[in-house]
Amino acid sequence: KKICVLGLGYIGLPTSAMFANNGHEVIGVDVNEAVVNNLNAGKIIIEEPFLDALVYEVVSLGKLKAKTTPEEADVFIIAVPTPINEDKTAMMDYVEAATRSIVPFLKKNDMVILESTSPPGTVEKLMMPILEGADLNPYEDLYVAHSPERVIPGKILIELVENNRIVGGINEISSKKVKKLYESFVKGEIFLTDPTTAEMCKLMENTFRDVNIALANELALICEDLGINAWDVRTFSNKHPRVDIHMPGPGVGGHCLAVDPWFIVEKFPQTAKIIKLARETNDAMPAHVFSKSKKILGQLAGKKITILGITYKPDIDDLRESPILELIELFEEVKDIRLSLFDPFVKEFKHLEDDIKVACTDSDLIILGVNHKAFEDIDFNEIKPLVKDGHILDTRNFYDADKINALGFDYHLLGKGTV
Ligand code: SAJ
Repeated sequence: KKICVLGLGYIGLPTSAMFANNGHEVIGVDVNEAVVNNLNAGKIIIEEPFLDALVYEVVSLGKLKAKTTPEEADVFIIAVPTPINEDKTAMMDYVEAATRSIVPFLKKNDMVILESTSPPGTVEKLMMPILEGADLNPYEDLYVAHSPERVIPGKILIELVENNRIVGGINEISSKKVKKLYESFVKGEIFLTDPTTAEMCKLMENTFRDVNIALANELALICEDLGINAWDVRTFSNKHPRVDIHMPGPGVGGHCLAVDPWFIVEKFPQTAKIIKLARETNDAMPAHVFSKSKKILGQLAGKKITILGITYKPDIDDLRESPILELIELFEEVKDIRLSLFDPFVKEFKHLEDDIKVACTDSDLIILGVNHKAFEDIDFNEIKPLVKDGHILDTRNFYDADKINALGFDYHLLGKGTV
């Protein structure tokens, strides 16, 4: 089939490459000319394992081409961003614009698929009325569905194939047709439902994780006050066959967990109480790490703070919604503070050093922000003579307290009541 994918970002690009690699002709559309020009040269500007090689291959073979405007096709897939506005409402302008842009090209029996994570009712209430503007009856002449992406950055190409998928069609025939299309490369099971159920599934998956992390973070705060270790509580409680306490941390980042729950809160502000509170609990964690740092040092003015790891999670270069950026901003507000950051995955950022020793020299407090695997190899023996009093705050339970303290450091753990 000829497939037109709108949006060549973290989801649209790998999805385009997969379809192109599995027997389809794909036209990728993006409003960003740099993305389009790079893609046509076989290059990508996002980091994702194995994606560069796959894209290079399908572009070289002429199976994937990029443009800035859509054209006639058999299938239209919308994979544009759905960010949140300042007031925590969903910004649906891109979905709306993408839907409008395909209307002139629609013909009988075309498929229209929304992949972007969207508030409940988007297909039925936002997209269908726009599609009615085409010269046909969208309920009878088109196959329309929501099929949310569920892949995790860092493992996108694997998860696109292996994950189960949901297809919520406006009618049974739409669901079946769209399922058949994804079977071009999906090996997981594909479940059929209606669009609003599919929209809610996607939102609830990320909300489930966000709420559970909030619970873990609340436990961390309680344990700090109790003078016990939340990580021990977690380990022992999780020995129960039906308990799975998530991990506390400095907050929740990424473009999904920190965003999607708000799409439910927006529609149901009175009912979605737990969901909203969880968001607020997680959003308050950087401030907690900040105040714990203050307690460790007594005062922050005039001190040097070193943060190891600033991405939103380990072993990726993605800074979107990273709670560590919020923490950095809090420190920046302190008078006469010196900040030094080290992150092997990030090439450019303010206060960033490319040598960990430089970052730690003269430091009053080292904060572990993200548990990159590479940080396992840090030689703290070498770091010790460089720092001042040797305070360390581990926000991820990554290091062994006894080993670190044996080197003369003063180790603190988020979720453990030592200060
Ligand atoms: N985090 C914790 N404690 C935990 C687990 C995670 O603090 O126990 C934090 C991480 O440090 C990170 C944030 O949560 O800052 C989010 O990371 P993540 O690994 O949970 O998820 P994402 O945002 O990279 O990807 C999620 C995935 N959703 C689920 O696992 C339910 C992925 O499958 C989705 O496709 C993706 O969102 C998306 O695009 O919606």
